[in-house]
Amino acid sequence: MGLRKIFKSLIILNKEIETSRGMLYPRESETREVRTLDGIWNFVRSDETNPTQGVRDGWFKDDLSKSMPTIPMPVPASYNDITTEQALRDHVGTVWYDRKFFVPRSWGQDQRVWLRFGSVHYEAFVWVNGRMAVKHEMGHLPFETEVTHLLKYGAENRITVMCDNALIQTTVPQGKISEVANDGGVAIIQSYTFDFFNYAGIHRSVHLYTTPKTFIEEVEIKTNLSPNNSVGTVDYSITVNGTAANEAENTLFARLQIYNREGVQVANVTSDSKLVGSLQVENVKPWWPYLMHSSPGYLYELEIQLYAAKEQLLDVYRLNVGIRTLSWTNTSFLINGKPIYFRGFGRHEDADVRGKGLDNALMARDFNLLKWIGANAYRTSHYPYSEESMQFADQHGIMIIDECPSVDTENFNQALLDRHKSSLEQLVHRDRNHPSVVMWSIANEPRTGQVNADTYFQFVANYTRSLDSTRPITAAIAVPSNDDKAGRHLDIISFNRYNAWYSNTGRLDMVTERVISEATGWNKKYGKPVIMSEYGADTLEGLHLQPAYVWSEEFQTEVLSRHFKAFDALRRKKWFIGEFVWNFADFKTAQSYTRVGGNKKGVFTRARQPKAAAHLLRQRYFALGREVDQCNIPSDLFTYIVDVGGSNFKHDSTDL
Ligand code: BDP
Repeated sequence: MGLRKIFKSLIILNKEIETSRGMLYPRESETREVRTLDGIWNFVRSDETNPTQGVRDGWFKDDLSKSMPTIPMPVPASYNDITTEQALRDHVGTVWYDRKFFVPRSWGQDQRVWLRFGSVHYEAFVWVNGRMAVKHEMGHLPFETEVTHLLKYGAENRITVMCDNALIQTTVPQGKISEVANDGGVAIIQSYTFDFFNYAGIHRSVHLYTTPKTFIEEVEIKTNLSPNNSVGTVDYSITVNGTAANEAENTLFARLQIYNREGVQVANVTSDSKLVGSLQVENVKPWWPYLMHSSPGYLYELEIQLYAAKEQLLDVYRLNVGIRTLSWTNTSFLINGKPIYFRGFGRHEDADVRGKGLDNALMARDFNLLKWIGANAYRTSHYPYSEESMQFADQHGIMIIDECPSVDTENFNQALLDRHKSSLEQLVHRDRNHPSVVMWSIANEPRTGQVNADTYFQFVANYTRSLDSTRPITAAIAVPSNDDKAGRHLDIISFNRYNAWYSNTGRLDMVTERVISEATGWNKKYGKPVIMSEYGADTLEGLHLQPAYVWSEEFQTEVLSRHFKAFDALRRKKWFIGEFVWNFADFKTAQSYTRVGGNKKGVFTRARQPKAAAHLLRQRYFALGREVDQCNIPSDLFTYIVDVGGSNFKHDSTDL
């Protein structure tokens, strides 16, 4: 490789990238209908050595079953663990889905129809009735397209999806594909350094929805509170799509009303044709995190009515709004003027059988466990979670550090930068109206010691800031603070470290001081608030060993406890603002000799039952809630031990 080539490959530029449009969550209203295409689809796995065969042979032109034998496949779900075949579990490359659906005659009249996917991992190609409808790259994020002109009304229609799970050095996240000799010839191998299984397929719901010809395409809101939290402000900006918007620009206007939980109207305003303005809510009930207030997650309903001239109602869209304000300094992070101390988890969207497929039962269970254990936050490690879970977090007052799908980012190059920025653009666009989102995480464990990391992360961080200046930016970093080149571009420093696990394995006496000193090192270097975003130990449920020994429940409990001691010392320094255990629940990974059926660092099992450490963590999180936020604590937090006449042996919740 000549010098020029090397030099060229090192140059990265902050280029403009394509931005997303629309993508409001599909909701029914008096002007909109929503239908789901979830259910059982037909499915075909392509030959790994011939991934584009289906495109060349036009499998989308007719029913898939006419080209290949199909099997039934549930949507939403990852396809990997549905059958008993290793070839499908570990498949690399393209798979195909199709199904038929009926479109009523009424949908063909005077309205538009949209097709929306909650997420397809990693790349999707979609045809409707044999005609290309939309392509999208990036897992875990929604995409949509208008299909009005592609549908047959009052008739049966067919949708075909090709999904490609291949990850290379310019995808987000990155991976590598290689050909390796096997017993029968050559195998295509997908490798990746990140530590979770590369589940693929149609992961979230597929919706068809209608809108009027001219409709509300986007709504962006920003909220604020008066200094004493008594008056709330909701700034709005509406974007309209449709001919009425072009032809009679000055005649469009919107009426906005805010309703409280009891359905009483508390604010209303009529906009001018710019469709930008603000509403004021007197005696506002701010959105508070769980355990920071007796009524957390307070949501108002914002109703938006779009009108054309002569009061002609065009469209109605409603969304939930939490009114809160965030602010941060070099030593603190505040919500509604009150300092936040995060007590939470890194998590995964992961479950037996369905992989990363949306599962409402699992989601509800997870939120119940989060509340049971007294957590007030989690990070969407290591990719955006479902929109349904973001809505749940809004309702339950769980704060989210919202992470884009960039994991173990390395080999910084132009194509990667463009896609990385796009992933953040799509994420911010999707999640900007959620009160639960309190921070953007632009990467997990990027190799920030490498050449170009400084420029690369300057571009990524500043781009994210240009999309949303109301939330701070972080990244979960694992390189030593001395080597790091990205932290100066962040607002809050998060670091991951596995003392007594990956370093000094088994040495419980080598945790507390090391955590204190590393956190202090980060703060000294950058002078910013610091979070420990990952710590923990793999733990095989049911394995008990005394004295504590790696993989046992006793060991996990001890590892957590040694960290708690460090966190308490750090909390006194004010700039230390949160602790996140790795992980909420056990999850599946690629096969490796360090993983027994997956990563077992869960405080809960994969079936969402507590390990021993969960009970300890619960006591800590509620004790912190009591100390920091004066929350009430559950009566079953401590187990009765003995009554020795009110002496010091008494050990129950009144001790706190
Ligand atoms: C961290 C990663 C996380 C892993 C964890 C582990 O951020 O994704 O699962 O280590 O090894 O480095 O358990």
